[in-house]
Amino acid sequence: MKDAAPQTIYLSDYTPPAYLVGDVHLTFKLAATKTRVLSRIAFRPNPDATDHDFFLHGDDLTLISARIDGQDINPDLHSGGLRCAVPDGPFVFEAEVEISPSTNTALEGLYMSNGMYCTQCEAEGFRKITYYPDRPDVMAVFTVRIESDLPVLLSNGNPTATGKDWAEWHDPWPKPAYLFALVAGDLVAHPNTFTTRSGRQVDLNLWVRPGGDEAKCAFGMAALKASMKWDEDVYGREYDLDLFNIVAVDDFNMGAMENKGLNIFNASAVLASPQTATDADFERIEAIIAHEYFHNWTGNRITCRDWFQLCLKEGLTVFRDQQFTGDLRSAAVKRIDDTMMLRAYQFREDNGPLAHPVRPESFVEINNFYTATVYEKGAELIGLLKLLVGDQAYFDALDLYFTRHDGDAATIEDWLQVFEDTTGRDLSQFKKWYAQAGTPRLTVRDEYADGTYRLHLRQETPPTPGQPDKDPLLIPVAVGLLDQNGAEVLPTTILEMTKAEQSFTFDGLSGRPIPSVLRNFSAPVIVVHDMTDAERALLLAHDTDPFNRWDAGRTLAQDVLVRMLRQNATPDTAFLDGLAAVLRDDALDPAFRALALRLPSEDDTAQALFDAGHTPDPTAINQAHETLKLHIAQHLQDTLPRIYAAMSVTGPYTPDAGPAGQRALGNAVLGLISKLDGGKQAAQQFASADNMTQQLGALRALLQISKGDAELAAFEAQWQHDRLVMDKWFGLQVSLAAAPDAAATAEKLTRHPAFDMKNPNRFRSVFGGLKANTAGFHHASGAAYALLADWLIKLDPINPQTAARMTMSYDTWKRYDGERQTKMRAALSKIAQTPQLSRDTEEMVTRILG
Ligand code: 0A1
Ligand code: ZN
Repeated sequence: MKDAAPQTIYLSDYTPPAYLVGDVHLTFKLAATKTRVLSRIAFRPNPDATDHDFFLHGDDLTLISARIDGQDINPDLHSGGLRCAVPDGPFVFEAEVEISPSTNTALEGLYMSNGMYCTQCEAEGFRKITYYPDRPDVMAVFTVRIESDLPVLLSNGNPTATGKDWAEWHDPWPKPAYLFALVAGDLVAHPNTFTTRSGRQVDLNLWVRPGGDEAKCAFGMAALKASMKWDEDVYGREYDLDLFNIVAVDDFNMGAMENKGLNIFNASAVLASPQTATDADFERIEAIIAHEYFHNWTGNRITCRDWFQLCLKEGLTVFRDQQFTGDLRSAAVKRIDDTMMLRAYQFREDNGPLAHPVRPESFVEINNFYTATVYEKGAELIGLLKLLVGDQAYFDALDLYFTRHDGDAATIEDWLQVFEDTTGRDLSQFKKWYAQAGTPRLTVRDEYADGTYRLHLRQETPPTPGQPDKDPLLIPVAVGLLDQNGAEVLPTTILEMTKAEQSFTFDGLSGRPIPSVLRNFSAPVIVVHDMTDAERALLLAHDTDPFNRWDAGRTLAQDVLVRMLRQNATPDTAFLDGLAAVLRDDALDPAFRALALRLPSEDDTAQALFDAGHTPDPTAINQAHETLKLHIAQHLQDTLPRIYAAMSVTGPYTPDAGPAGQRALGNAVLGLISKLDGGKQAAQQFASADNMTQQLGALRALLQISKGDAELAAFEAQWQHDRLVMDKWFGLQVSLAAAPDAAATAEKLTRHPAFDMKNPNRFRSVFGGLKANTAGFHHASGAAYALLADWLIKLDPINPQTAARMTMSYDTWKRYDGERQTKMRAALSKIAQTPQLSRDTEEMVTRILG
């Protein structure tokens, strides 16, 4: 909880720091409720500063003593920091403060998790450790001494000395305070080494608490080594310390954190074994390990000048981890996965009350801006830029970025400048993507006569909060043309759209072509294009672009669902036959076929109806989805058993893309089979599964047909000792509960002895599961709205960051009917009116209510 009055911070108010820091020496005398932190910080006036106000951030600190150049001082303590008079030139500031890690449930600053001390300092957590200029443009060299009788004492950089109950660390690379980390605990290492391409040996460790997790380290370690190699091969980036440590922590607000040389991970984002983790978990872990590792260059060596520039490190690093996964696995499947995520989370954000630019212009609480827009849309903008300038120029620009800005706290302007300098291109129109919120609608019309085909494109970005008027953006539209038989007559061509409306002409055609627009999802826009079912089916069957092939099926499915809901139509055969053809095509990657079988989510359908001017009815949507699945199952009845059998993987489990794709298709098919056989096959798969992917896939198939009580109990009995697996058990029951029971199921689980609201993973599994159950969350009773509000009110004083983030469940309230709107607003208002509400949650509910 913050006691300072909420204050809005503006990008335009940026001023350079008044003082710069040379060396920082920190001593930690660890104790659960009375940790002492001694600091010695060498300050010097910043020659570029506009003022010389000496202010140090500090939150929830008890100041014991302070000195300047060895003389005791009595600083003015403010909520949020301290001020004091300082000498004209360089000086040394020293302080001793007391903090209480064991009561720090916000998981920001220094806190305890199952007996382990650990830190989380991004974005502004270091100020909860000691007084400091806690801003990313103040970079310093840290030396750290840890005193504790715990056996393992870690910090950033390299160990320099150790003795009984103490250890000293030195990080030679200047860094902002948000990259500081400390870990102390009874830990065991899973060690390895990596030799860099210049021949330096780096020691690697993955640290876990003893007692079972040791067996879950091998995959994460292999992923780390693969990431180190990939960054050398693709970006020419080598690791720059002799040691790289990763620590798994049970209580963590996010996925993981890129602290220099000492990454701290949510245990769920690093620990995996075939029995406890699904294929999707393995892929996610591999990507998060890569993401944090890649931050060493994009984030740590080059950091952000201020938090408005967050996308500078996050967009680029997400883009890099997406490339990595695409290279290691299937680029096409990865692109489809990423686009599904972008549409589900970022488009939802961009089209609702929380819409904000990739580079926001103001915030109250920066923790609320670690969003899909900053991360995922930020990554899309890197891809856009790469498409516009070409691969060679992209990597040339990156080389220039790394040489020019190494050691800097940089801005989006710096980033774009290296592209302008490399290519000579003026990127001023491109830059608007960073400042303008909202998802552009790209409307496509076409005409054909006498061998000439014209594509008319119109772009329009709807108004978003605080941005009523929008400018046209530079949109690269990748287009291909197919003839009526499905043969490609124009390979992928990039059309650069710069105006609100533009037409493009293609000559010399022998008949009216079928356009394949926005291939590989070449820009983060919504395509509005009236096509017939037959045209979409042709793309689904023949497009050479795998993304658009998949997307044609997806759009067809969405159209079918909307027609079922609006016109009581039955699912038409163009869609069902197209799907059958894809499913039966053994030349296609099973992972791709599994994606083709996946229907749009119920939330997608609600948005589609809303966009078309209708009020979505969550119950009817849920029924239409179930009906369509049944139709698909019946239509494919003869094929399903063959495919299911063909997807069984022989030999020992590996999480590689090949067998994972087979299991994905096997599970997708099992879901359909269960609609027909009452769950017989799924119960068999559950009983015989030797890996979590198949065990959970079977359980899901059973719960989806309202069966599986015995299996749920067996699963609990088998896995009650494993927190990460139990998170799945909690989440699945809520997300797949029948809509009228969803809130009651969540409520019942909060009374389970293993429910622990202080553990973000557990809290999220129950209440994230409730949000994921679209029909259940939006059930007309309003029970889920009210239950979530009550729990967020309880969570807020404990963990404001996670409470604030989960208010996003309500961000679609404007889509729904008056009664649901009233109930959602009542839930939000109840949260808003809670006394002592955190700044985090207050900002979120205020924005959502609008
Ligand atoms: N920088 C991390 C994400 C992260 C952000 C904030 C945190 O606490 C408030 C923790 C982690 C990343 O991009 O992985
Ligand atoms: Zn990141």
